[in-house]
Order: sequence, then structure tokens, then C-alpha cells
Amino acid sequence: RKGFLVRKHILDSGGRRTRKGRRSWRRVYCVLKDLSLAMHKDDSVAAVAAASPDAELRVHHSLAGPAPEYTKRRHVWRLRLASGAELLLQAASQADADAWVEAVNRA
Ligand code: I3P
Repeated sequence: RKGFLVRKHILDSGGRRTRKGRRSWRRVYCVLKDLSLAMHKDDSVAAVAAASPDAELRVHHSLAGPAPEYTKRRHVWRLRLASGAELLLQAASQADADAWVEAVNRA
């Protein structure tokens, strides 16, 4: 599964709160393949094919789900990694968010 999401880091590995200055929302192009979720900062999909990802998350033993307590943006889902890190990810629609959650949990 591939597509644009808007990402916010809320916890770093070990479950520590992501510090101020690193908590802003950023649009990333995401590619989920096997057990890896690659995130590219570049908006150009052509560039994405060539460039190495900005972040490559291992989604093994991760948990994706809804984020109902986060009400500032719509279609936001949560990704908890095995490391204890946690991200919020905003999709284009609720159907898109649901599809991402399912894809990550199936990986
Ligand atoms: C963060 C940025 C985020 C905001 C976050 C800020 O600042 O403004 O948009 O989250 O608030 O800390 P920075 O870019 O300096 O990291 P929201 O959009 O969810 O309000 P938070 O610390 O309450 O998460």
C-alpha cells in the first residue's frame, strides 16, 4: 500500500514524549511493503522512486488503530511500534485511514 499521509510523532522509542520542535505535522509519502513502512518527505512521487526514505519503520509487532481522543484533525489513526514509539497519521478520508490500519495490522 502506498500514498500520502500527514505524520506527527508523539512518542519516541521507549515511550518517551517526543520533544517540542519535533511534534509538528508533516506530509510524507508512505510505502508499506512486507514488514517495512517507508516514509519519504519528498512530495514528488518520481523522486521517491530514486531517493532513499527519510524513515523506515519496522511494523513487525506494531499496532495500528483509531485515535478517537485526537480531535484536532479528521481521519487520524495511530501507529504504535514495538520500540514504544507512537505516531499519529492523517489520511485523506476515513476509508483511507481504515485501509491503512488494516494493511499495517495484516503486515
Ligand atoms: C508542535 C506543533 C504541533 C502541535 C504540537 C506542538 O510544535 O505545533 O502541530 O500538535 O502540540 O508541540 P513543534 O513543531 O515545535 O514540535 P497539534 O497540531 O496536535 O496541536 P503538542 O505538543 O500538544 O503535541
